[in-house]
Amino acid sequence: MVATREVISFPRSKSSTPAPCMKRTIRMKAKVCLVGEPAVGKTSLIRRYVSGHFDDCYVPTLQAKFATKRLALSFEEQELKVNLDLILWDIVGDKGMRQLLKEAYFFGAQGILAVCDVTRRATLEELRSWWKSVMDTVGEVPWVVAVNKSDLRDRYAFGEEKLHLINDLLNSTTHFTSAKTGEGVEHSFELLGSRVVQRELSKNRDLSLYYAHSV
Ligand SMILES: Nc1nc2c(ncn2[C@@H]2O[C@H](COP(=O)(O)OP(=O)(O)OP(=O)(O)O)[C@@H](O)[C@H]2O)c(=O)[nH]1
Ligand SMILES: [Mg+2]
Repeated sequence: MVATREVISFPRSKSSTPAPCMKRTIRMKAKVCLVGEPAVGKTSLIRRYVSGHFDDCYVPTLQAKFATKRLALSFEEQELKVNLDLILWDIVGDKGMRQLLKEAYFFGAQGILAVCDVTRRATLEELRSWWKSVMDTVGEVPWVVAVNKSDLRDRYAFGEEKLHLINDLLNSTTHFTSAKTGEGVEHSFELLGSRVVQRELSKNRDLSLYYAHSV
């Protein structure tokens, strides 16, 4: 199976230097929730992205936690650099808890990283019900789907056609990730972050509302 890959030209990693034409830097914050069934790897993806580690042990998340990470994104067309503070909410995978706490979890969410486990088909199908919970609470926000555990190559339980169906439904893009090896992890968070920023900018073009300065 070949992962769906996108060439994204606007987000750049932290280490990249701003283009000479870059005029303004703004700072933004965004709440992003990770959703998905138990044991798909939500906590592991956050751990990999924020601290670069992986742990084989499974410790179910029993209450929502959050972590933060700053992303530097460049939007060349708008001659804009955005320092984005991502607030990553790690959510309990258990369904009962989701029903009970969905308003609290999703309130104010600006983007969703939906996670499924490539070795368990049901975890992909269940994303529809996560989508409904999010829609009921915050409406339409950018989604990226992480098909996690891509390192377990001999245990893949579904193929590309399934991913197209879910992308159509969620209006999302799908990326293979491995919290274990790091494959696709940074890319997925960066892509989601850049979509969140694009959406915020399209809603509110008055950049003076954000902290801004010349560079
Ligand atoms: N091989 C492999 N194992 C992974 C990967 N990501 C997570 N795991 C393992 O899968 C198990 C579950 O990972 P978690 O990150 O705790 O899953 P979760 O989605 O946070 O689970 P809940 O908190 O119960 O909702 C752990 O044993 C992880 O080590 C991956 O990319 N590859
Ligand atoms: Mg967890």
